[in-house]
Amino acid sequence: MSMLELLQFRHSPYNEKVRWALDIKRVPHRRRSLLPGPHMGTVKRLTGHTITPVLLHDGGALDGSARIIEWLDAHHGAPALLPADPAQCEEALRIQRWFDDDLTPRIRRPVLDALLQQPGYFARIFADGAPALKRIGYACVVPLAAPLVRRGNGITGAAAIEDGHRAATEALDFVAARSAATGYLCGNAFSVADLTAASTLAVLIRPVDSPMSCPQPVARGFRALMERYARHPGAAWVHGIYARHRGARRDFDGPSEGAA
Ligand SMILES: N[C@@H](CCC(=O)N[C@@H](CS)C(=O)NCC(=O)O)C(=O)O
Repeated sequence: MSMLELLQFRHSPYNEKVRWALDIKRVPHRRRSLLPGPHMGTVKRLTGHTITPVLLHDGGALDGSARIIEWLDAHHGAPALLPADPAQCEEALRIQRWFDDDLTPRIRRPVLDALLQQPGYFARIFADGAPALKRIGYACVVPLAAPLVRRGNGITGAAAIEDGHRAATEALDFVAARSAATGYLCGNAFSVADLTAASTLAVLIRPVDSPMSCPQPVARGFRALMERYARHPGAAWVHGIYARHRGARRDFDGPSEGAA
């Protein structure tokens, strides 16, 4: 069996979710970081769509983070991300679906909007780790790609941004309340529910010493967005889950032994 390959965006909730699943299971794989915009040709050739993450395996190319995680759980066992108990598994999948289909697309709108207002920083955050020339070239392309990124993500105006803030508060309230009893969102163990919620909220909370921490110094407009949620009790849950379960301090390109 040839080595798995993950095609990813550096800064993205769905990509972080799948990276985390690969890391926590210590699945050997290669990573290729793509840049939003120029990624389209590459990804479309492989899947027929343009969404990332994409996992390449012997049998083909998989997209859709939930499908990828289901495949990983079936092919690369422990630790299982889907709870063994059927009722808990259904509940964890329900939480995943709620984030994937509703909360996450709304939350990423104010995040991308703040980043697009600082094209240099947008380029840094997505091209982090790429050679300097590629980063500089990409910074020049970002203003041209911005309308496409806005359209593709439903950033249609002030109402869409406000709605994103409502979704962020809803998600943070939910994780704070749901984790109060056991520290976890579903039952008393880490599952795909925690993985999904924390990966989404990491785009706002940016846990330090994690693959979602920001390149420093953080651009001003983006820092203001992060500060808006920093003291929410849900933010403490995100930091705690990252500290206990993320198991990687940075992203990498190349073959991996799993967690850093
Ligand atoms: N439902 C998909 C959503 C994936 C998604 O929206 N990916 C975004 C990055 S956060 C993307 O690749 N957008 C670029 C595009 O659609 O061309 C999943 O769970 O993987």
